[in-house]
Amino acid sequence: MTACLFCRIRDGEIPSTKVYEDEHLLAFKDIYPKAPLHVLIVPRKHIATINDLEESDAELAGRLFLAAKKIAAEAGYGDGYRVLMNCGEKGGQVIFHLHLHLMAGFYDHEQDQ
Ligand code: DGP
Repeated sequence: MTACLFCRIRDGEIPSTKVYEDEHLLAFKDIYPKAPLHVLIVPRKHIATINDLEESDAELAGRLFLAAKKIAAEAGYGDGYRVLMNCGEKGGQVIFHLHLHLMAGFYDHEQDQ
């Protein structure tokens, strides 16, 4: 049994609220949401951090962004959202399985005026 939390979610050993999956990646709701939509987009392949990406992962890394676009649009936030990826402990990463945060629904431009 793997110790990686997101591998265990991928394998169905730990429950999650999935919003998208395909042969390359899965996406599920963040357990501690920081926005009305807060989804984690995770490659099926275990890659710990951005620093562990290889040249051969370039297409997979790009797929994370394409999934963000699709999930945001399907959730009704296609006109604006935020994506973020933490790298390493000093970069705020807590779970060491690559994941792209997709957040939306919290930004009101009116408040910037
Ligand atoms: P990061 O700091 O970038 O490694 O973000 C990890 C995120 O993972 C954090 O926003 C909370 C989320 N998280 C932690 N444990 C679980 C869990 O068991 N299930 C889900 N769905 N999300 C989790």
